[in-house]
Amino acid sequence: MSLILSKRGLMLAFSLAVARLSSCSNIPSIANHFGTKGRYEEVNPYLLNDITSVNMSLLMPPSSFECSPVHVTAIIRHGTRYPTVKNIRKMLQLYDLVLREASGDQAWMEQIRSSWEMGYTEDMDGKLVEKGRDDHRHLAVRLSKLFPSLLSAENLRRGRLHFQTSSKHRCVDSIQAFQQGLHKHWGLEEVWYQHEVNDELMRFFERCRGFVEGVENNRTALQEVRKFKEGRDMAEVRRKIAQKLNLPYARVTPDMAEAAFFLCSYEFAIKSLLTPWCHLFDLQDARVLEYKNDLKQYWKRGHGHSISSRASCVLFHDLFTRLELAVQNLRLGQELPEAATVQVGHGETLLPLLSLLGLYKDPVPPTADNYSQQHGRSFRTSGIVPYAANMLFVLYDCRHGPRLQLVLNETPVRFPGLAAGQEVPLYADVRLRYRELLEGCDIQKECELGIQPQHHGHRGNTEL
Ligand SMILES: *[C@@H]1O[C@H](CO)[C@@H](O)[C@H](O)[C@H]1NC(C)=O
Ligand SMILES: *[C@@H]1O[C@H](CO)[C@@H](O)[C@H](O)[C@H]1NC(C)=O
Ligand SMILES: CC(=O)N[C@H]1CO[C@H](CO)[C@@H](O)[C@@H]1O
Repeated sequence: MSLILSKRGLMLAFSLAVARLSSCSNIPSIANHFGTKGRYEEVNPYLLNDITSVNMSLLMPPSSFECSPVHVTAIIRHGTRYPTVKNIRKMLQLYDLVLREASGDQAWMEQIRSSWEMGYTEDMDGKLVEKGRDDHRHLAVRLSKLFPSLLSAENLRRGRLHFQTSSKHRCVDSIQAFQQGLHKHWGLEEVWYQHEVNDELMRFFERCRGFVEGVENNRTALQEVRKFKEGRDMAEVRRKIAQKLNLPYARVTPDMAEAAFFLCSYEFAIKSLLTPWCHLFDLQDARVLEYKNDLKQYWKRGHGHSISSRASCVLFHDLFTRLELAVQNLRLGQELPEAATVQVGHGETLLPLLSLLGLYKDPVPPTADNYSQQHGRSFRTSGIVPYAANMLFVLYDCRHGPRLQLVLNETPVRFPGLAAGQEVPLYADVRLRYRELLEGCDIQKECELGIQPQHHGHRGNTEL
């Protein structure tokens, strides 16, 4: 009797957990491992209590420097989005498989069978969702609170804020939401929205031949990912899923396991719902799937191949050309032309630039067979590039010369190679640190380097 009662208790607890998550207490621990499909709130959980709260003390250089911010460049990933067609198809296949062949009488299985609906259709293909608009509206408010003299109504009116975006829908919609947030924050009635589409800057990765041919379309470049997917750690995750669904192990392919994890993470990011699919994973499984995602980003967009990060040279130079000009203006006592530059792109835009700057580079690269030694790695996409991830380069005018601060996802980050205590280094020291990149890193040379002309009969690109 008592057993039945406790079972009921469990069922009740479960249906509560399915309800909309309004407070932190319901958030499952696996939510910290959704990688590039994770919510920004997992990185800064205090936002769950107040989505527009900021920590001013994080951003201020020591008062003895006598600084005031004069420019900020914000490079931001688009907000929460729908899955792309490729993943929607995989998720559909999994749903079909489970409906047709899985069995089991757990409450969550019953939910998948009877009440859960596959709400994703191919036309949603990567589009920004309402939560994604909110991500940017709220980020705009927080940045306005952090830099009231830069992201100000007056600067908006005077055209001292510059907005650039990738041409993708989800980015254009994000930058508009950002401007809505600004308007709302300053109570502006008139509409001053404007943006420039610039794929050369925000989608440099698809224009860099060396990257496209050497990494993106090159099967060996990503072999660690493939090996890990087929390997022992994933096999254990698949075995556990097969057991829970009462399916033969062979039916739960690595893609299927991944699709189930996507279903769980998308529903969580988009609707803040914990779906029955999440019951297929415990923390250990989530860590394995997170590693798979990190491996892919590392070898495709990170330190794995230097061309991946050097493809962002164009964005690097865009940034430093602007900073250089700003510093010149400061020296001459002139007003800076741009108080803030807001650039919206992709995870694929941010990761290469972060890597180029030397961030999150662990001594041992992550590979297919060293998962067990990688628990302490710094290259963890869940914390680096969730939806609406952002890099801020804050230029300060200070008593003894201009200083530059790097802020990632609203946390100060030291430029690698600069000493501890150099959280807000002199701009001159940053220049020195990146001298090699400033003097080289020519996008034309980098992207054509090492690419041999294609000979007849070579297996090459199938595009015509
Ligand atoms: C704000 O940042 C400071 C400095 O890092 C930290 O000590 C403090 O706990 C933070 N406050 C909140 C509310 O997170
Ligand atoms: C493909 O990647 C491998 C491994 O990184 C590399 O050795 C090879 O040169 C690449 N092939 C091309 C065509 O770039
Ligand atoms: C590529 C690489 O560094 N792999 C390492 C993974 O971990 C093992 C065990 O420490 C090393 O031997 C490998 O070199």
